[in-house]
Amino acid sequence: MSEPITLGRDDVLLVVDVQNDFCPGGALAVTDGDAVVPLANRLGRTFSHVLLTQDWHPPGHQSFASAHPGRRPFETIQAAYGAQTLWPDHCVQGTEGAAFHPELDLTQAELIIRKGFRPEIDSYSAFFENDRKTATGLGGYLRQRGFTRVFLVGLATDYCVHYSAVDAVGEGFQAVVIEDACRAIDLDGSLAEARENMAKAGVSFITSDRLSA
Ligand code: VGL
Ligand code: ZN
Repeated sequence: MSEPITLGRDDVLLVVDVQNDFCPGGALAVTDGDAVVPLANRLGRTFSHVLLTQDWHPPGHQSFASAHPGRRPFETIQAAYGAQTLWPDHCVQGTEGAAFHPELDLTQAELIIRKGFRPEIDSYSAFFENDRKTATGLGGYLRQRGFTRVFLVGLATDYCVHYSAVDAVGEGFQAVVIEDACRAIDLDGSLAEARENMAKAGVSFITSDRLSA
């Protein structure tokens, strides 16, 4: 087993999109997605600071296949900002599907960053929307709070966790993905590609046992 990691005041846990629609029975269910809930809860008690993200789309969002007649979920279209995967309607603002998993027990979370609320732009990353220019404000928030290292858990490893981790590094933070506390959609090899991208960007990977001390 590798060395335990000591957490300090500069560390923050970012819990990505642990919402009903990404869990079994949800509109865009990630296999075993709810398996991250007990781990996220336990890690939440290990960290002094916890932040959450919430995918938060208006009805008819352009990332929904239903907004494009003749198109089906998981096809790709060209959006104004480039390639965009089409998804089943999911995480519609105010719906049960957009709510956090009922067993997620992170009441102490200090911030909920909502993303994907602009009708024309999807947002995988917690830092920048899919046009890669529109900021969510998270980078500024972390800087002003003095955080330097971001640990990521949640859904999905190959989309929101992936883009958030890469952008965290791009914004000057250390990014650490806690792999056993994440689950992937894995569309056409997207998980392997995401891992490679993250590694190339300088993201580190650990398992949660290194934080259990
Ligand atoms: C996500 C696809 C669409 C995610 C969100 O949370 O990874 N993936 N919207
Ligand atoms: Zn979404």
